Amino acid sequence: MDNLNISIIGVPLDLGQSRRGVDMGPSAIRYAGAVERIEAIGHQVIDEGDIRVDMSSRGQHGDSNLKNLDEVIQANTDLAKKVAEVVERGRFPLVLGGDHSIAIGTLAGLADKYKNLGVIWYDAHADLNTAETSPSGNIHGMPLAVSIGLGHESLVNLYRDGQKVKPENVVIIGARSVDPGERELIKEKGIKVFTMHEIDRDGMTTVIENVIAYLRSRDVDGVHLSLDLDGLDPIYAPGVGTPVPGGINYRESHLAMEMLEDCGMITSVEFVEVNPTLDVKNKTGDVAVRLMGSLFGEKLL
Ligand code: EXY
Ligand code: MN
Ligand code: MN
Ligand code: MN
Repeated sequence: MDNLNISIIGVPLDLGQSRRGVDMGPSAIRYAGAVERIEAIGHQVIDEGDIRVDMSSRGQHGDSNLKNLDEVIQANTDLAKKVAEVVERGRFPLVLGGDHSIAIGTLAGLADKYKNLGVIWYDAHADLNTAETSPSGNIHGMPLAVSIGLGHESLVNLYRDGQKVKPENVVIIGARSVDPGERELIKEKGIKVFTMHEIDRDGMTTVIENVIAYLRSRDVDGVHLSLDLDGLDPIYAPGVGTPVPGGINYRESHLAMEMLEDCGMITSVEFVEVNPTLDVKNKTGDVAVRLMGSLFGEKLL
């Protein structure tokens, strides 16, 4: 990866789910040394600060199966604007969550620039629920559905002039907790998924080679990496709101980042779901920063 001009955008949002604390994710990642680590590789970094989130509704739920809908819409509207502005300035967006509902805003902000965007969803979950299929009403379980145009219209309308993510341009890696409605959608839309079964059977090298080959075959004009720290096994990333055992290990994740760096296709990234109140000595914030190092070109030798 050539030296980049990277803009960090923090999104202290925890209203897309029900466990408080993930709003401190951006700080935890900063305290784990994100800026210093990335600058040490040779990139130029501007920390653009945080999107302002209306915390007044904290703990209140909307009456629909979409908790804190208005606040999630507002935060993602502001995030989309900020991401689009950063991309407009020719800079590389590095978005720090906050729960995974922020991917709605990140992807909306990228939609103006990329007409055939690829999306790599590194996650224990598919995040493909709608209000009708969600078992929880937590919007952090819905962002990928929204990005392909499914879900509450006020969220889908964030994707101006209908520039949504194409389902055939999405690859999910690490899935091991997928709800019935999400399974149906994956089949119906033909969304590519490498579950933990494929990773265990074929190995991370083969999986990432297949991901890269697949996205190249889709002729994408950019690739967004949406990395949910709960994609890793909770042994390595305990500080997440919805941990699922049997996940991707630390070295597999490093290798995945090193291979993605090497392929030169990644044009934006977000690290989400770091919740320091559930963590052990900021271990998960630290893992996020180490993976950033690999993604941005740190070499072991
Ligand atoms: N599928 C479950 C739900 O929709 O409530 C759990 C979602 C967890 C979402 C985290 C961000 O990946
Ligand atoms: Mn997620
Ligand atoms: Mn997840
Ligand atoms: Mn989560």
